[in-house]
Amino acid sequence: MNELGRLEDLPAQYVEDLRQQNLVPLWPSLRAVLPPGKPRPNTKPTVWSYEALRPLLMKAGELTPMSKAERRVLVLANPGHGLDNMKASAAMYLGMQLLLPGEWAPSHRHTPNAVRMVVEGTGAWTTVDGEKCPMSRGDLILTPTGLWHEHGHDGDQPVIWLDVLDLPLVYYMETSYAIEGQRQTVQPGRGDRAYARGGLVPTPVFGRSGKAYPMLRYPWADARAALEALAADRPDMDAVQVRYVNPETGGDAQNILGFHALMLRPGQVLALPARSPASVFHVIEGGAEVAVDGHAFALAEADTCCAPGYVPITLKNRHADRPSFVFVADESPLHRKLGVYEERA
Ligand code: 1HN
Repeated sequence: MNELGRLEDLPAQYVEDLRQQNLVPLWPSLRAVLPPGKPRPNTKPTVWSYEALRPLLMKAGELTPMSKAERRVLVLANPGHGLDNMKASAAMYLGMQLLLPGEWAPSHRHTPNAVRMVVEGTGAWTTVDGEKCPMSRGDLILTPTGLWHEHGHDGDQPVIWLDVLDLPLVYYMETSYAIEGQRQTVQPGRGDRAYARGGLVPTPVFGRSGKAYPMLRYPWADARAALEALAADRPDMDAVQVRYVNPETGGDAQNILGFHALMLRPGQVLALPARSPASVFHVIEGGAEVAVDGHAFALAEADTCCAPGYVPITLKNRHADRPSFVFVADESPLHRKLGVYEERA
C-alpha cells in the first residue's frame, strides 16, 4: 500500500484557503478512517471489580441524595474512549446504579434503549410502561426506547443494578433526549408470566398483544433453569447459551444491543471467534477468566469487563466443581442491521 501525501506536504496557504471554504483534503486522513485489514478500536479490554466499585457507589449514596442525582450511577467508562465520554464501547454505555430503601427515581422516557441486570438486593422495582417489574439478582429488565420508566424501593437493604444502554450510539446520531413525566399508574399484566414458557405465546382470538415489547422482565430463575435444562439435554453442546428475545417476533429483545446468558460448565474453556461487535461480560454466578487481546481478567461474582470487536475471546470457568453463569451484552443486532457483522475464524 503506497504512502499517501501528508497535510504538511501541502502549502500552508492552500490548506488555509481550503479551510476558509469548509473544505479539507481526504488523502492525509484516508488511512486513518479506512485502516488496512481491520478497524483500530478505541475500546480497550477493561475490567471493573465489584468489590472495588461497591464502596464507592455506597459513598455516593451518602454524598448525593436522589433529589440531586435523579439516577445515582457510577459510569463504567472505558479509558480508551476517554473517561468523560461515558462509553464502554463505541455503542455501549455501562453504569452501576444504587437505590436505597425508600428512594424513588422519577419517571422519564428517552430515546436510548436501556436494560438493567440486577446485581444485589431485593425489594426494588422498576415500572416500565405501566408494568411493575420486581428486581432481584440476575433479573434482566428492559426499558426500550420511548417507554416510561421509574424505579422505587420498598425493601430495607440497598439495591444495585448494572445499566446497559446504547446511549453512545444514540447520542452520536444526535437523537438522544429525554422527557420528564408523572408517576405512572401501574396496569395489570405481567409479560414474564404471560410469556413464561418458550414456544408457547399468548394468542388472543383477535389480534396480537399490540405491544412492540411484550416482555419487559426476564427473571433469572427462568433463564438459569433454561440453561440448566439445555446443558442436561445437550451434554455435547460446547456453548450453553440463551438469547434474550422478543417472544412475539423471536428477534432480539431490543433493536441495537443484544443480550445473552451463558453457562460455563464446570472447568469449561470456551473459545469465541473474533466477531465485529464489542462485548461485555458480567458474572451472575460463579467466576470466569476472560482472556482477550493479551489481557486476562479473573472475574468474580458481579464483576464486569468489556472487550473490543475483531479479536478472539476465551472464557474459562474458574470453578472445576460447579457451573458459572455470565450475562453477555454486545452490539450484534446493530452490526447485523447495518450489514457490517463479521465473524473470523
Ligand atoms: C437512565 O434513564 C437510567 O432510568 C439509568 O435508570 C442510566 C444513563 C444515561 C441516560 C439515561 C435509568 C442512564 C439513563
